[in-house]
Amino acid sequence: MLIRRAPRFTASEITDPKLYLSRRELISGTVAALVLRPGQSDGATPQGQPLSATRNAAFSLSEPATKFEHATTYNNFYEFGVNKDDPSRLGGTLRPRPWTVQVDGFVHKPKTFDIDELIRLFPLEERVYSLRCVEAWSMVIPWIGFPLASLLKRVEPTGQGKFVEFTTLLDPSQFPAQKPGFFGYSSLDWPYVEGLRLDEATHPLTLLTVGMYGKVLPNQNGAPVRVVVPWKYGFKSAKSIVRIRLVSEQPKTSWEKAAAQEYGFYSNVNPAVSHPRWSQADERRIGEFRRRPTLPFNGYADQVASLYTGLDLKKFY
Ligand SMILES: Nc1nc2c(c(=O)[nH]1)N[C@H]1C(S)=C(S)[C@@H](COP(=O)(O)O)O[C@H]1N2
Ligand SMILES: [Mo]
Repeated sequence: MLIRRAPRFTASEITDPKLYLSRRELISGTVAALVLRPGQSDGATPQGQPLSATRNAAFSLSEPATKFEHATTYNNFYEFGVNKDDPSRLGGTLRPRPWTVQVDGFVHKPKTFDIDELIRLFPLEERVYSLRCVEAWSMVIPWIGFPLASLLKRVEPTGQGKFVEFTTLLDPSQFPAQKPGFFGYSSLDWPYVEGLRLDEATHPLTLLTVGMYGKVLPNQNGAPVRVVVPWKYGFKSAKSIVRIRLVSEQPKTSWEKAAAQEYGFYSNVNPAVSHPRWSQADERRIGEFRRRPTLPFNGYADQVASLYTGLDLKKFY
């Protein structure tokens, strides 16, 4: 217990995912029983259910995707604990149906959408994006979703909103780490809150995501709906969202509250700006052993660098 209390990043983060997975295999029987209980229908995810979408080649990397098994067992989702295998081990308590997403703030037509209504409202696209974690690993994932801009347009922003705030579900009965005293560890202020500038939120790359690998989003990856902002460090991509709010002030995010010197509001992937405790110059794709150089804006500079013209990216990290 005490071991888990002290460091924010535990030994698991430097454990090779290969070892990780083999360790997991030992318990996979148990996991299957807990997480993939067939016939679990009252409020349970249609996990693994196929979800069709049209591949948007213009927004897709040509690199091969990370193995599904890795992308669903090596996760950051602190509501389930700080270890990479906690979300896949414990994710079965999250009930992604029924689920609503409240879209409000500075909009003319605030509305609370049922998740299935939301999924039917906009054409689903598949986009292969890499997601670069602040801990210097990355994955390439075929996400399924639609531009967040489409949803925001629909609720008709008034013009007073300058930022978009995302809030994750707060429910200790579904998220074990939200219970006070969970293994003595509680570094984040729940619910998880993240934010983007309005122009970032409405950028065509910003994807409201409901699936991956041709299937409904697994619980551990943020079911039933999360955002994916591929030019920013992974923690900007909030999971299991219940509220999207247009606000006039820069939102106070959970990670900034926890450690503002380490996690800035912008958090654009930037090999030239080190994290206070490690370099951001290179990264490792999960499933590969070599390190590769990290690209500015995670390789999306052509599309997004113009959003930051004149902004000192060292100061506004
Ligand atoms: N609600 C919530 N969203 C979250 C997190 C979290 O702990 N809670 N972790 C973030 C981090 S640090 C990363 S790297 C990505 C990981 O997404 P993935 O597990 O689907 O790869 O989710 C982000 N979204
Ligand atoms: Mo991350």
